[in-house]
Amino acid sequence: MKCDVLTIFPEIFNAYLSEGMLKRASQKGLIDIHVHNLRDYTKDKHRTVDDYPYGGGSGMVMKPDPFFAAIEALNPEPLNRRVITLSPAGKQFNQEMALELSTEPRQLIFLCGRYEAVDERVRIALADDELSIGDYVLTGGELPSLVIIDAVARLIPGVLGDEHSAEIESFSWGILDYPHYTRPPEFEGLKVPEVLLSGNHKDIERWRRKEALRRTVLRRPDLLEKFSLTEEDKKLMNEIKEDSQ
Ligand code: 4HQ
Repeated sequence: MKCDVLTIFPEIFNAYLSEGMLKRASQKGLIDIHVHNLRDYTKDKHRTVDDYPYGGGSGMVMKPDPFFAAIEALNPEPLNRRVITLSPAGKQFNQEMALELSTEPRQLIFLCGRYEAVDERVRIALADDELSIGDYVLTGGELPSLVIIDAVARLIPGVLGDEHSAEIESFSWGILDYPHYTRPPEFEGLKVPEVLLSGNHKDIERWRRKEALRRTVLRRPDLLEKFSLTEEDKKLMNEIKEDSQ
C-alpha cells in the first residue's frame, strides 16, 4: 500500500503510525505512508490555507489551491492515483471497502480537511472517493484517514500473522466474533465456559460458531441480512431460539 496524506496537522499521525503493527508493516516495506504538511504547498508568506466563505456565514473554508498544488507535486497523473476525501457526506466506509482498498495498485492520497469545510472544487476536480467513517461530526479528516489506513493496512498480506489471513477469508466474515477467554479459569467468581477447557476441538468450534451467531442475532441482526447461513448454522440458530425460551 502506497499512501500519502495531506494535512495541516502532520504531527497527529506520528504517534499512531510509529507503534504496533503499522510501524512493523512500514519497516517490512509492506506499507509506505508519507504525511505532508499542506502549508508547504502554499505560496504566500503567511502560508494561508483558509479563507472566508463566499456568501457569508460562520467558519472558514479551506482554499482549493494548496490541495491542487500538493497533488500536482505528489502525483500529477490522475490514472496512477486515487484521491480520497473524508466527510460525513461520503459513502460509509466498511470492511468490504477496506478489502477493496487493500488491493488498490494506485497511490492512495488522503486529503484531510479542517475548519468548517473544504472548497467544493477540491472534491469535484480531485477526489475519486468521498468516504465517511460514521454519522458523527469530527473536527478534521485526520482521524477518519487513520481509521481507514489502519483497517486497510491490516488486510495486506504479511502485516498481521498468518492466523489472521485465514481469518480474513474465513466463513465467519460478516458476523460478530465469538467471546474470548484466557487464564485464569476463574476470575472474580466468573468461570471460563467448560467446553473451552475440554480440549475437544470439534465441540469448541461448534460452541464458538454458536456464540458468534447468538451475538450477531441479538446485537446486530442487520448483519445477517447479507450473510448466508450454512445448514449447520441453521441448526445452531434453532438451538439459540430454544435456549432463549
Ligand atoms: N469530518 N467521516 C472533515 C467528519 C468525518 C466523518 C468533519 C470530516 C470535519 C472537516 N469525515 N471535516 N464523520 O466528521 O469522515
